Amino acid sequence: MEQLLKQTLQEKYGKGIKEASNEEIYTALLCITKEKMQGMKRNEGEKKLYYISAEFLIGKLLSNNLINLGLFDETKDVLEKYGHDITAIEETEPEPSLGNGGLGRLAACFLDSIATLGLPGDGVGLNYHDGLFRQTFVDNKQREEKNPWITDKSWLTRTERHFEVPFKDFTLTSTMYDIDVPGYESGCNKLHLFDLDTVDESIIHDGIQFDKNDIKKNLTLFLYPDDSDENGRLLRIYQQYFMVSNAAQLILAEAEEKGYNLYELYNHVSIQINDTHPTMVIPELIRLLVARGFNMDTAVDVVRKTCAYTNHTILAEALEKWPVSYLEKVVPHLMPIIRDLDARVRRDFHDEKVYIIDKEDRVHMAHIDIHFGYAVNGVAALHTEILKESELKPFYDIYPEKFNNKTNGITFRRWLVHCNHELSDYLTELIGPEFQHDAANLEKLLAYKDDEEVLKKLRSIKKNAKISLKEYLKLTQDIDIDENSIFDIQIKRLHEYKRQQMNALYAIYKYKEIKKGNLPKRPITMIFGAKAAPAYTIAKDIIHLILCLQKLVDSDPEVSKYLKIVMVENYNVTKAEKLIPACDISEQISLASKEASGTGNMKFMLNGAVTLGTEDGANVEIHELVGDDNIYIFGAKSEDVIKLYDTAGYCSRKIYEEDALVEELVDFIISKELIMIGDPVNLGRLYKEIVGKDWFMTLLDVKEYIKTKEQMLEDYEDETAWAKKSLVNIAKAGFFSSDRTIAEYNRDIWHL
Ligand code: DL6
Repeated sequence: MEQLLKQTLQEKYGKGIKEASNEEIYTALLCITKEKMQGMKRNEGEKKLYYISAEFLIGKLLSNNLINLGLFDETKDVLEKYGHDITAIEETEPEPSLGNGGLGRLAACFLDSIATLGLPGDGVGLNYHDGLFRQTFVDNKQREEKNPWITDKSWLTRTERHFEVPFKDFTLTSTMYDIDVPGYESGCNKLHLFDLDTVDESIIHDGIQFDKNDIKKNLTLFLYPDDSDENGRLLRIYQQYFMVSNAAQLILAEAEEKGYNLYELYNHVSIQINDTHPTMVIPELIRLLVARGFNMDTAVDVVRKTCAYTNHTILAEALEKWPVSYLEKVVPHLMPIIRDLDARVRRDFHDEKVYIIDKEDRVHMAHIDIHFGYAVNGVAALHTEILKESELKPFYDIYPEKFNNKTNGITFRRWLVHCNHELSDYLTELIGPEFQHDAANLEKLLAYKDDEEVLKKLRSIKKNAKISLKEYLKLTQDIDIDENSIFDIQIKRLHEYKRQQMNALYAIYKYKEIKKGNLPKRPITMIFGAKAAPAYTIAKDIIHLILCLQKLVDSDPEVSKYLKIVMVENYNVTKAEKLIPACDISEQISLASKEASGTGNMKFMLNGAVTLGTEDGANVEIHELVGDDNIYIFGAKSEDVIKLYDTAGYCSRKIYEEDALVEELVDFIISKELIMIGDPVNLGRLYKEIVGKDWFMTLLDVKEYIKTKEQMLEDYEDETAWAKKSLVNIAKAGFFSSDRTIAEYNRDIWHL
């Protein structure tokens, strides 16, 4: 590496390693890594997977790629020798934020594991020029700015693949860009991102506003345009069809180039439909096969044996239903096929709940996936049960054999080796390097559960991570935190079901307790990181509340000695990598039944945080693995929550009126202390929402939540016992490696 780096810097900039700037070193490493990956062996086989997803939240790639190529340690040492720090060099890499949250980050972890397991499998998506908006805080409110990531120094390689994509009024020519996905000590796959040459970034104005009608200029401009109006929704259909038409054409072109018989496409190709965004690949493939001479029955049969669908949510608003009129406006040539598919369903089943087109003339995308795919999976055990027993029950009754669970996972290369070198190195020293190939080996750590030295070392690693985070927050937001305080962290998209508002009510509780003189034994640092969808008013109000609380506490010397509230600006993958290793308490407090899985919970656990959570999503499996002593569970159970929804039996106002503490905490949202800092419109609206509606039942669980958190804070004081909990969490995290998840997808669904 030393020679290569010297040579590249000399050729590019006429400089040696010592003199080169961080940007120059980053560019040189990018070139070297790209070239190495181009020379890697491609994962090959008789059958290939295409993972189609509207989101791939890949994050920065330099370190991850160096780790997977086995070059990270050497590169770090060379840089240190010449007085450079690899972390500072990484800072110059722009983050591709090509996803909203869990679903997109999962897709990125999966690509890493598919390549690592040596499976032939490429990702297919869109090359958004601007990722998820960059969040800034102005007047204690979220502001959205554009977030471009593509520069001449990016990981993208333009290819010679172009396809013609037909829309109602015009046809567009695509260009395929590739990003190499190297496996860890394995072969390489690709992420194919489709784009248009005519996209024009100059049409963005006032933050993230742009002309939504000008499709040729805006098609791949933004990840998920705002769909609060009709033009936004139509643009989303343009994007989805552009993605899947390119995917379908690529799949058929590659199959034809390899000389495969398309009548046996399913022997050579598996297509994973990641949520409903890529659903139109089903009618599109049928259309393309019919154009190649297939009759309709055969085309349907071949496609049905090729496509599989993953469901990531039971929230009704996320299960897409497109009005027929929208599809007629954008892709009228797909409608005869969709109508044909609907007619087949109506012929075979007499239950309108499973029809594709409903009475209101809306196309249920998930219904297409379930009828015309061969597998349907949920993403955690509880989630899959809920799909089978309630949300998708009529489908499960028809096709029990299609339903299966694949509990999510995370790649340990990024979420341990890269983000927490010190812990990863120590684990290697203690239990050997095997866990990097087979994460189940982490269980060997249990042998050290009562070893004082090991527990002490784990505590010191945590402390160092807290100090690094402290330095980072000082540098990036000029915020001071105390590494000796307990770090309580909730980082995830802002959504009412994830209940950041409940955590904010805890902050109010603590503030009031301190004011009353009930001082905590140790200061607490409550850290939040979250972006709210630009059109999601209440979510933005919750951010406003947290920022106001942050200000209130900071300006009160009596309280600020014991409590610190921090809202991290522009929370993204890069920031997650800094926050997760430093965490003591991992907040996973969604309303039971609503979080399909969660993956942050797994990342925190792997880095030794202890979960404070409801019995929801993958928390249930974490609980089973670590046992009652090593997790803090509270709140209503999913079956009770489902019953409350079914019977309309929840009334937040009743709890508010009958419980003095709840009333006191909620009232504080509109107290004079907060109104002096914040905006009465936002705070008043949030107050009303919680008292009058509270759709995600914050008030149902808030008291038990407070009690459980208080217990945790007390237990933290027994440092040895806490370190033991932390150790057990790390040791039991092996199950959540995405290598395990992908091996299961392959065993049960793809058969590559
Ligand atoms: O499966 C990945 C991830 C889960 O861990 C989260 O629990 C779930 O909320 C998320 N789902 C989505 C779906 N959004 N839409 N549409 O992001 O998937």
